[in-house]
Amino acid sequence: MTTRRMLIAAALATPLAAQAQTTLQITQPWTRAARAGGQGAGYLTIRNAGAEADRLLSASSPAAPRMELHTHIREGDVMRMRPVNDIPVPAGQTVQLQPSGLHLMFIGLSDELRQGSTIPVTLVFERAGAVTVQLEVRAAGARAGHHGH
Ligand SMILES: [Cu+2]
Repeated sequence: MTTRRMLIAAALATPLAAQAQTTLQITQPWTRAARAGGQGAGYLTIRNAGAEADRLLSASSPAAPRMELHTHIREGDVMRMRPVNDIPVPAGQTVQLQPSGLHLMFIGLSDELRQGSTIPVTLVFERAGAVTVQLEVRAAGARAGHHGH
């Protein structure tokens, strides 16, 4: 009886867990080489293949004591960074975090970001929960591009 109940509980729980993992596809996570103590920006693409809207609420990483979600806004001729509370990821849509746009911000790097290494970042979504990705550290001057696929 007990075993049978556990099997039923597992059968009920599995579809929900699988859905949370598969509705968001996060690709091309990258950042730039930077010195310890400085700031860094992280970029990635989030595709929401599900039927429910989601939101990126926060990011954290062992690479920095604090991370923020930022966007760029134009003030006259100058583009300035500004923190945002969250980044909406509507159902069926793709949101790009990229240079001159939305990005993750490392505030005060604990260590050097060395080109060729990878940096773990944990993203927390309203629906999907925590998702950890590995940011590829590219050259200091790297811009958005079709690096890999
Ligand atoms: Cu920023």
